Order: sequence, then structure tokens, then C-alpha cells
Amino acid sequence: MKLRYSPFSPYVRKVMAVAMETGLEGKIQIIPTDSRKGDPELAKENPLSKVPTLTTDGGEMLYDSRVICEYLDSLHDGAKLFPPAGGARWTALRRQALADGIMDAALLGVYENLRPEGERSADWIARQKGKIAAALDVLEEEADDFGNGVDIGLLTIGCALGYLDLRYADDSWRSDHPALADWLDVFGERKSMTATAPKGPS
Ligand SMILES: N[C@@H](CCC(=O)N[C@@H](CS)C(=O)NCC(=O)O)C(=O)O
Repeated sequence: MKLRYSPFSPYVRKVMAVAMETGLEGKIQIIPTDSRKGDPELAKENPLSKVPTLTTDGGEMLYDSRVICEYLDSLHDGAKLFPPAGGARWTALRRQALADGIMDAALLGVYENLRPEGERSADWIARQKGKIAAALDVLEEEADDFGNGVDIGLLTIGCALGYLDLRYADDSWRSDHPALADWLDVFGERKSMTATAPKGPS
């Protein structure tokens, strides 16, 4: 399998964390890709020109991160990260969607700040930050129920919080979300989290 990869993408991190949790990381060849530059090879694989994009061993292109993660989870016989049908599945999928939404809002804010100063919208950035804050409040209420295990929802939450630490360090989400911070202190020690943490200058 080949994975279009960017070291600071939280969605790519989620895929790599799933690959590690499922023991598949050795089967994935990493193709470093700068999706913001408009890579023509990436565009051939994914018309949306986004990372992550996975090429399976059978030559099929898969995107986005949710599809890739579920595909990887289908390839192993161990404990599943996507729970089977039932309440646990819907909770995990909803948490994945919520944490993906934090990443989406955070990324939109980052992209907005990359625009020339006169073209940036402070209202737009504030609106995205409002979504992040509301999502964090919901996660704070749920954090005591997260337990000690792992599933796709919790992995995505770990990656979303890591992205806030990377890009919004000054906003210090931890001070208002102590239960979430305590959970991440422990969850963040998983090998799939430490090994995929963004490193170096971004
Ligand atoms: N929903 C997608 C989001 C992927 C995404 O937005 N990736 C960013 C990098 S972090 C990207 O490739 N952006 C390039 C662009 O928007 O043109 C997923 O879950 O994979």
C-alpha cells in the first residue's frame, strides 16, 4: 500500500496511528506529498488533491481518512478499532466526526492565516475557534467515560488535540478542559500516539 503523507497533517496522523494500532505500518509505503502546492500526481489519485490518500495493493485509490482507517481496520484479525454494529459503534463514529470537525475548523483557521494580511477575516477565524471551543466542551463532559481503551473515536480525539497543541498552543485548551487533559496525558503515551506525534519545525 502507498500512502500520500504529510508530517503535520492530523488526518494523516490518524491513519498512521490506526496503522500502528493494527500492526500494518510495515505494509505502508510513505510518499511525502505537499498537498498545498497542487501536486499533479496527487490530483491523479484523488480529485480533491488532499492527503491522506491511500493506494491499495490492488491499485484502488482510497480517501478520505475515515475510509482509509476503516479499510485498514478490515485488514487485520485483532481487536477492531471500529466497533461492530451497536451503540459503541455509533459513539465511536460520532466522536470521530467531532474530532475530525475540530481538525477541519483548526485547519481552516491555519489556511486563513496563510492568506495575505489584508485578505484575512478575523470573523472567520473566530467562527472556527468557536466551533473548536464548543466541541472541546462536549468532549470534556464525556472524558470521564473514555476509559483506558482505544477505538477510532478516541484515536481521532488524540490526533485533534495534538493538532491544537501544534497550531494553537497559545489558546491553551487544557486549562478549561481538565478531564480531557488528564485523559490525553495517559492516552498520549500509547506507542501509536508517541510515534506519530509531529516533530521538528512545521
Ligand atoms: N476530510 C479529509 C481532510 C483531509 C485534508 O483536508 N487534508 C489537508 C492536509 S491536513 C489537505 O490535503 N489540504 C489540501 C487542500 O485542501 O487543498 C480527511 O479526513 O482525510
